[in-house]
Amino acid sequence: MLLTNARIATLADNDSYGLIEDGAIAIKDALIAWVGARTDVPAAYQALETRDFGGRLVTPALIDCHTHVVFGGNRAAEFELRLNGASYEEVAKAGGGIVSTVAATRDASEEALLADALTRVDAMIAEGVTLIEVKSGYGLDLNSEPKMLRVARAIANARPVDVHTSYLGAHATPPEYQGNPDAYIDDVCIPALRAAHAEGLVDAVDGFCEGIAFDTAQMARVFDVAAELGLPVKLHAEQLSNIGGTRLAARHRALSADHLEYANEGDAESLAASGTVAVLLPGAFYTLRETQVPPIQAFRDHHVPMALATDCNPGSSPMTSPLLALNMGSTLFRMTPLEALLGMTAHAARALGVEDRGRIVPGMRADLCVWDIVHPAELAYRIGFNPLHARIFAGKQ
Ligand code: DI6
Ligand code: FE
Repeated sequence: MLLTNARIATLADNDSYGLIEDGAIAIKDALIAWVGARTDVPAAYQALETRDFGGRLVTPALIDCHTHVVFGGNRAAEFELRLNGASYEEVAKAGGGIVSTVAATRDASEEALLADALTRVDAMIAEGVTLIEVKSGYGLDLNSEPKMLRVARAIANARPVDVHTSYLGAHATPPEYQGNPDAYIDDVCIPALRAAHAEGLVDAVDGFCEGIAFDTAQMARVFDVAAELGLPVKLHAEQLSNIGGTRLAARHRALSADHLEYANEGDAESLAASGTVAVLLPGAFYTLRETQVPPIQAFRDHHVPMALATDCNPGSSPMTSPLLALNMGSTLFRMTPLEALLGMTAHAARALGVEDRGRIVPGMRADLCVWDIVHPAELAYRIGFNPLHARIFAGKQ
């Protein structure tokens, strides 16, 4: 296929959109074979079936590199209770909070979880996503953690989208281990990781390193098992407080450290040294009405690549819009529109350890979005507007 009459934001490097006016892209075997000005298309590609994009803007397809799209139930009732003035205790008594999602996820069949997740995935696909990371972490027992990851894998069979899985057994201590997180790590989290890995369900290992979740020593034990299994790691770090998760992630050469509102300059330095991506999640910042902004300037100063994601989850970020994440990254975190777009393309790919997509350069996967807009900054600028004209996944529209 030869795409012509397009304005192309190649994102070939990190310093500019790499705009090509009146450009063309040759696609062969699901890969980008050539990109450049329409007048320069090499003879070898001139015979390809041509598609005229009417001067529209083409970018790499979007990548949502941090989601919890698989879960049972939802927390709208709890949201309403809170806004009617219910206290934390009252919400907990009414069965709210993360334990309610764990209960609903354990109760649900794989078919029901998949059907529910697809409603969210479809919203993301409709805004140009071709690769989604999906975490476990609402099962928290030996059967339900692998079950969640099986559902995550099934998404990629049900829809034209790629899925990367992260094992998040260290998300919360389930009710039956309340007050004994170490026993949970030993008896459930690590054995379930080994079982899920043996079933081929795990692409990376994640954890929630936080005062209300797991400390660095507990996470280090999980990461040691990940290393033994040859799995890369990532970590929810410094979301609500600074307890050293970012440095732990850097010590383990993590693909990414995520959230990072409470990270500091030294944390940015350690991420730079380990080549770890900072994944920023403005949907959770917004939902929790957080006021501490992640140290964007320190990440810039130390050349830490920044990614952006929805963090789609029923508690702290019930958001299925990657375009809104772009807008929030710019409006709430002051990322430039170019940084935001890199954050949902090239840098999101890197946060997943994927090197074959996220930029429009020869040899990369032909995962592209065609937008009804003139300038790429419009993607971050607009609110609640979806200008997607076409989505190309592995060379197919
Ligand atoms: N960080 C969060 O904000 C969510 N999980 C996490 O690791 C909260 C998850 C939930 O409330 O369901
Ligand atoms: Fe998360």
